[in-house]
Amino acid sequence: MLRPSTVFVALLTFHIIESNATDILQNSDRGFTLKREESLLSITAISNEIIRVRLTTPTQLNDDRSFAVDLSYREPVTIAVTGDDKATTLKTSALIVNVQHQPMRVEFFDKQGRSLDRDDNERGLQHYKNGWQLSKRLRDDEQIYGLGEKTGKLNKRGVALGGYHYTMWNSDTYGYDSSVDPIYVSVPFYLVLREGNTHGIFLDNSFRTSFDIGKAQRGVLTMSADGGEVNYYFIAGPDPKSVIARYTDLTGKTPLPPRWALGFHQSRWSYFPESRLRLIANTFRDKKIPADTLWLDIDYLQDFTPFIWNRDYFPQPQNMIADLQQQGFQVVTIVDPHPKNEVGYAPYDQGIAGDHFVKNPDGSVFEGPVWPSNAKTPRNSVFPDFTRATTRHWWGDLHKELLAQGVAGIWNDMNEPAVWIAPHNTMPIDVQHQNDGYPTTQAEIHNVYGLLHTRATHEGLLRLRPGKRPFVLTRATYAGGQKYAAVWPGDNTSDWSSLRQSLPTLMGMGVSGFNFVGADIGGFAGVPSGELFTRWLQASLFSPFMRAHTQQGTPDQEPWSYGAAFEAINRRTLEWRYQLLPMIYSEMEASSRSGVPLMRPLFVEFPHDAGTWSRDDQFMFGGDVLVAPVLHEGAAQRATYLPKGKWFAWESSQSIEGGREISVDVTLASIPMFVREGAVVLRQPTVQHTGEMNTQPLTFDIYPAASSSREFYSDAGDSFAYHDGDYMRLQITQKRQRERNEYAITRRGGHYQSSAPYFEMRLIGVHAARSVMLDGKPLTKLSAAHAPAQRDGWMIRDGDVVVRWSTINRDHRVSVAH
Ligand code: MIG
Repeated sequence: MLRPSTVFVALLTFHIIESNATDILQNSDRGFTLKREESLLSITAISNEIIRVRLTTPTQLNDDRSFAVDLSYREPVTIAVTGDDKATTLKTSALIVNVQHQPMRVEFFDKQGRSLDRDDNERGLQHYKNGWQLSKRLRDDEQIYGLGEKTGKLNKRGVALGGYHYTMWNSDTYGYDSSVDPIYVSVPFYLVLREGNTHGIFLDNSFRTSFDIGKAQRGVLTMSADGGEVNYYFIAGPDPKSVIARYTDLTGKTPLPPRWALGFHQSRWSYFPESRLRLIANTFRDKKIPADTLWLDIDYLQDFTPFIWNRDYFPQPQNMIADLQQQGFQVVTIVDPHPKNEVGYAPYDQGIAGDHFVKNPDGSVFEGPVWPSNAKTPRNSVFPDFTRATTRHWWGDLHKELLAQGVAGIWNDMNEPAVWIAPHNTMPIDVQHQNDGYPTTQAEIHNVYGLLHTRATHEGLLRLRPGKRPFVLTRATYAGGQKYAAVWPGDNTSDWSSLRQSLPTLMGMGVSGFNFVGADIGGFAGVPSGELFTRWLQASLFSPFMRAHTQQGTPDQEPWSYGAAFEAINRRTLEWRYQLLPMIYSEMEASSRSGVPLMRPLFVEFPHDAGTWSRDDQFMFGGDVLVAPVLHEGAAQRATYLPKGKWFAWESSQSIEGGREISVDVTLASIPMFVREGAVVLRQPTVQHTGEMNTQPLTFDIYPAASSSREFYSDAGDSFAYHDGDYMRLQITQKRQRERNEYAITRRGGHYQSSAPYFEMRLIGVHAARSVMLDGKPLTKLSAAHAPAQRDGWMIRDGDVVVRWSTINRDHRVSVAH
């Protein structure tokens, strides 16, 4: 991603400054390096808005590696470096970085000279045995977000500036609640919001790190690491979307997944034997409850042995999967990173021959108990050393047979890694990883083990099935892991507080670069009531990854498992998911380019509205839909904050002025949702699975505004043909004028020819029209009754004007005289 034209304006007012403690060692076209005692401090402009701060030693200087960042990533910059013996300053077109030499303190300013971030004067940077801690000023009016997959509040200031202390150490935490930390994923990245302006800090260090957000000491944010370098990136905004976009420029974006992966997923631990799985599939279709994917957990395996089917339960996987595909289902299978230690088992034999396994300090292969140790003939497991490129390649290729059998995606579990060794439930800290020429221990690799596992899986799927977009789900990962896999936050609990927790956890992941996320619907540990399951499904209507899952031995946890009344509501929720899939898919595509999450906290859209800063029981889907799912048992009302502006209630289209909290009356069927003025909501008729989508008509619900413009993306669904332009990007605009409203639908990119029979615009709030013109020619008025047969014309439907045309692959202008 090296971009050529680096603009370099160096104002070198000095060469080498001799002072007793600090030397300017060198200037580059991107920054400077200071030497102080045995350390080197490098300040590097990756772009005008991203500054890297790295403290290293001369011997380590060229040993610059990252598991998250492509270190060749650079944008053009315009910089100037100035300094004297007290301080050195770097200016870019967006930022000013000032380094005070003695004691060494770093401060960032915006270009107006307002201080954004600075080291705590008193504490600054402190080293201790193998580790360090860096303290930064934390102002009372700074809100803190992010840090990836975390429990607790969205706003990490907690309640009344109480603050949190979070640790990064991937951990298997069965049945966790809101007080448990760490859980499965480590993303040492946070956002700071102050007076509506945002910046971010990404500490790229995979050792155990921690973030104390004003908890130990009010007014101080301290990050610390048990090893590795002080190596962080300051990322300017000022709006939250720019910070997230830049953070994901650094660490990568989630690639566009196959469209089926955005449908509904039904899982449990475990569906077996084959007849049970087929019964589940048939029940979805018989009951006309839409779904795309069925999941096979560890009981599909012989003795929990990765890649080996249990042929008693699943005698002919290939035939079974082919039949399920006929019914419109995909099958995802679990693949854990713990091959069995057993001579004669190919992955073990090949792994020994190829030196693919993690080692003990004495050079022997490390082995430990995890699932295969629970088999009838118990065996320890060995663990691939995913830090080696050749091992990742080997492991990826092991999926060949599963894919040939028709498996559509892979579920990577247990990759914290979870190993049943007390007391930490993971590998010992001193196990050895070869790390492609930079041998190191579990202390550095633990937090990236899951990321490297999913990288092996993702790249394997790409190689083995080059025409299809891979789908991988993982439990553990690290910053940047969004490039390889969707993430679910593990073994949550079937209770109301876990449902409530899922929102801030998922939103926190979203602002930390992970946009393809979703929690186990209904909860994993324990048994949900019908009401809880129904509410959880509703709360997941816009969850990017939408999967019901539960632990072994619990009662049935499918949409129909709680009686007819719940079943009807659950069916309707899933019908809405599928009606809205064209929009959900389009938002996913936008997010795959921007990195801004689809499911986003209110502050991302409304950073200047203080009412949004700590609101974490509701969220925005994309930029236009506010979702306030019911999260309390027996609720009759739902308090909902509407940010400033004009909103429309989802079902009634009634308009409401925002900037206040409202109380919405709710029933068991309610999912309170509000649409922003000027929005366009894209829908299709109900389908039973995504395989039925390409021939559906599309309806653009246009919410009124003086003028507005929105874009939508669509393609055929699962291949990479969109890389070659086989997609459709449409722009929809509206403009209100004195005598008429003007609308336009315009192709903005791609040459995909949609096979939809017709498109419609539904003009919300436009109840009558004197005439409707399509490209300057009058359109026939249809009666709603005969409308379905008539492809071109306009009508009044449910009180609103609807305009319909069948020449869908052409641009059109619509004019409505009122
Ligand atoms: O030791 O594969 O979080 O989703 O069902 C438990 C069995 C292993 C943990 C996962 C869960 C999965 C379960 N796994």
